[in-house]
Amino acid sequence: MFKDKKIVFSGVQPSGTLTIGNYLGAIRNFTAFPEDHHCYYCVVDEHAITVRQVPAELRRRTYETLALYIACGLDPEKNTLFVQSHVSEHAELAWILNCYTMFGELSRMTQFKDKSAKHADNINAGLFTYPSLMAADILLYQTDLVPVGSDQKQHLELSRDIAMRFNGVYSDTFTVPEPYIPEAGARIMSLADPTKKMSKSDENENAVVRILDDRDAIIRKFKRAVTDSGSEVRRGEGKDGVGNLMSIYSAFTGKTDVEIEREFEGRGYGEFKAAVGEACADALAPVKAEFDRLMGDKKYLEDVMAKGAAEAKQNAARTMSKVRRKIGFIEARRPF
Ligand code: ATP
Ligand code: LTN
Repeated sequence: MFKDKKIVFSGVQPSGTLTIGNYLGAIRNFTAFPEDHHCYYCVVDEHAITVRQVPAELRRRTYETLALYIACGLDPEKNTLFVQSHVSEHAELAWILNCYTMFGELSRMTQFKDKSAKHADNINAGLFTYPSLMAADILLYQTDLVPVGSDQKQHLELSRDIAMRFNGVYSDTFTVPEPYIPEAGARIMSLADPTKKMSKSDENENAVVRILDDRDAIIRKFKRAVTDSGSEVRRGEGKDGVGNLMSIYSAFTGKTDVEIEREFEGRGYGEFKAAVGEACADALAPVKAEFDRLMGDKKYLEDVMAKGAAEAKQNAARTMSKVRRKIGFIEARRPF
């Protein structure tokens, strides 16, 4: 398909208040693409219901996630910002792609294994086929690049395999997307258990720093972060906690490991943790202020959603009609 711009697509689930993992691993990089790229950023509410959600909270978090996109620097005039359930082509293509995705492939997904262990009372079919909906999100827009944290690499590999399989059967239909994973911040770990990914749906508030936490909470959470019994600020075996704090500090300040080691030589963990907290709180303060302003203007957020959905739908519909034709579906004549 002829494209005059590279296409970027990514999504975040409105399944909780976003963490610095979401920020450093994903959203901050959404603003990294120059103007010769067309960027789509979606609030993936259909993915969020693979885990049980309280309706009023899902609705509020959907507004919040969109407001955070904008507060983090995404200009709705320059990017297509929208809500997944507003563009019905996502669910439609997901069904079709389900028929080109193997049971064995889905069974190997680590996110499925983790989430089904965590929600053993609700291992629904949507949780299992989550990656086909994610592939649909990406492939609908002929996406070239997908900025995500490293935990999504396996899902992205599967999206590529599905695209190549479909193209192999029916001739070139989808662009095969590439992941775009940041060097610093690709995998931020929990502050309470640094062997586990920081996750917005974690119930332990001390494990996660949220983008919208106030300064005092941020500093307190870093102070309490689990480290080890040593005192040297450097990476090493048994030092996952310190290593994680070094990654966070590096992502916020741009300093390298060697520079960080030198800065905190002989100063102990207490001072280091305080510095990480300050750097994080400083970086997030303007985001929080802008977020608060935007949440006071629902009408504006709804205008952004409506404009984004209309733009997205136009391009999604083009891919859908190509897909239907290739598969052998009869294009419905409108009006019916
Ligand atoms: P949940 O707890 O509901 O599973 P989550 O915090 O894992 O949510 P997602 O909505 O699944 O967040 O992810 C949104 C984006 O943030 C993805 O690109 C994902 O790779 C990235 N991301 C999530 N957690 C981290 C993390 N700890 N470090 C770096 N990137 C992350
Ligand atoms: N599965 C992703 C969220 C997501 C996504 C996407 C990311 C849904 N669709 C398309 C990139 C592109 C997650 O972070 N859990």
